[in-house]
Amino acid sequence: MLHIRLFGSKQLTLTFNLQPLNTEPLSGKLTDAYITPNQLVFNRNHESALPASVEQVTTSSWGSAESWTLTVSAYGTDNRHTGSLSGSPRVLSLEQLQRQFALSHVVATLECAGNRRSELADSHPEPEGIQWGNAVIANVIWGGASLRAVLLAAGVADPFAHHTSEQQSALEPSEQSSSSQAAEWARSLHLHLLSAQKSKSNDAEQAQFAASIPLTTAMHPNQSCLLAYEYNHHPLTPRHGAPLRAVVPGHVGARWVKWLSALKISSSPSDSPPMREDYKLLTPRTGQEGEKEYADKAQDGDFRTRELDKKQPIQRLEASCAITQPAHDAELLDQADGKAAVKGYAVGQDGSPATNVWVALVADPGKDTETDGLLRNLPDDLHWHHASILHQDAADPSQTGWSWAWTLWHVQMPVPSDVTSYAIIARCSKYPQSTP
Ligand SMILES: Nc1nc2c(c(=O)[nH]1)N[C@H]1C(S)=C(S)[C@@H](COP(=O)(O)O)O[C@H]1N2
Ligand SMILES: [Mo]
Repeated sequence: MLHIRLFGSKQLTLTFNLQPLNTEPLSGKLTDAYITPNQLVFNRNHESALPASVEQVTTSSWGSAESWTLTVSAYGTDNRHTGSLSGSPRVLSLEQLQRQFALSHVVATLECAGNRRSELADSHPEPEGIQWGNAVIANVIWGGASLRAVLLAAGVADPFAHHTSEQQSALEPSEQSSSSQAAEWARSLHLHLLSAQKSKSNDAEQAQFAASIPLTTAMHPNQSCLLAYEYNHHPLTPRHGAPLRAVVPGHVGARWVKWLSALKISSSPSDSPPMREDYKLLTPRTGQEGEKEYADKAQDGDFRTRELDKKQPIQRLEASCAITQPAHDAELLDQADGKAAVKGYAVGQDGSPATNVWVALVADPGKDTETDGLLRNLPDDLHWHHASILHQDAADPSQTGWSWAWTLWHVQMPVPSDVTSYAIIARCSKYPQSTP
């Protein structure tokens, strides 16, 4: 919901790791274009049994397009709903997938759940993991086969069949309504997305990098999940998951499984390391103990496992916005006319873009102010400026009426001439009528 930027303390860091390949573009560059050019799309690779070296993710050593297959199966489900999939899995070649299913497009924001992790260290002990800035995000035109269509063709019953097609196009693609508006039988089922990439786990059950999403999400008529083989109208490259990757709009990047080789319907969610361990913020319950002591204790062992198991895997992105200009630590605003250009992106939620963004300037916040402290003590007379939305998804409103794209925003902020240091705060909402 909120992004705050303080000046005077930290350098903007550009992350670049070769093994595994993890890269982040400069955030100022990122918001120059509404559709992120392919070469500015970040790279995020988990450690694998085979570390994903640049070489591997460039040549896709997990398989070539010619020999690629996607296996669709069901495990422990009722064959009234999943057809013969539990007895005899369907196997589709990439060529079949491309020939038998129409090429569908969706403009959707791919965001790593670790985006902006480094900002947490302003007010807390440094969180585990790569210290990402605010640019592990990309707004891309994805192209591929509709996941809903592929599952229906494989013999899975339509959980939304009891709605007319007119009613279907009005169904809200949120987690809650996806479930409550689906047929009862579908509500307890999950779709596992399995990669051909080996995971780091020794457990044979968890041999592949995997994730799961509710079946009602995967098959929702307005969720636009894809089995993608194109990005920005170019063939997907191996490093972004070719021959095939999952596109799960509105969900954290970790569920967008790359080198996707199998889909499995099951009555339980995936217990893979990316679901069980990753992107969970371990923090003490307030007032319980110091953050530092807790963080030390949660390093490893049974305590860590127990604390991780208490948290549900993160699935959906929440509405949020980030400032990309001025950069962190910028010396001076360009204030020729007493105004400064402030810009950034905003991510919506559940198919509703964040179209309301406000920006405020806190003058002379004090030298040692950290984010949480500043937010707790916001001046009463703070003036919020409504930002202009520069770009918003104009794609397919006729098709679904829902958008999974980011918005870019911009505001000319008046800066009082006597201000020597400042903090800028941005906040956003997906509700058209809301106020800061
Ligand atoms: N097989 C596989 N799929 C994966 C990952 C991975 O390490 N291996 N990383 C996930 C995470 S955490 C993110 S944020 C996105 C990043 O996609 P990109 O590298 O195309 O930017 O891919 C997801 N899919
Ligand atoms: Mo991620």
